[in-house]
Amino acid sequence: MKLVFAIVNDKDGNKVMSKLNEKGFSVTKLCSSGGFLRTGNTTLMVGVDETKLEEVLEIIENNSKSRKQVINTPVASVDAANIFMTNAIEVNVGGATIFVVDVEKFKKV
Ligand code: 2BA
Repeated sequence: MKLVFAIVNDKDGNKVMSKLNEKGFSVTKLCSSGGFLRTGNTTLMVGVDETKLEEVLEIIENNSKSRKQVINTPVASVDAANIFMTNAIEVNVGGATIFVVDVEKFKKV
């Protein structure tokens, strides 16, 4: 068995989860945030038999869009006038960042 962690944009989270559920995969949704942008994203956990792994990855890939996001980073401040200057940086975020790990034991009690 494998455990898939998929970090997707908040805007795609529900759609990816619905598509996985439609195909019979169980999903756990975690609210997470990225360390770089410090904004919310969605982490989906999917426990899946190895034979179905590719199907899960395909569903995630087909339903996660890549987006451009702009962040403003402070570059200087003029204290007396209380003016802050910022620099806009554009980054590409997603579609999805995916980790697949081996599951040693899976049990429901
Ligand atoms: P964030 O850390 O908020 O990163 C958002 C986007 O900012 C990244 O998109 C990437 O394009 C850019 N970025 C991240 N760190 C950067 C840096 N040090 N310098 C310049 N640009 C940087 P994605 O690569 O698509 O990642 C989306 C989210 O997936 C990340 O949000 C983070 O929550 C997660 N993620 C990505 N790689 C990861 C990893 N190796 N381990 C854990 N989480 C990861």
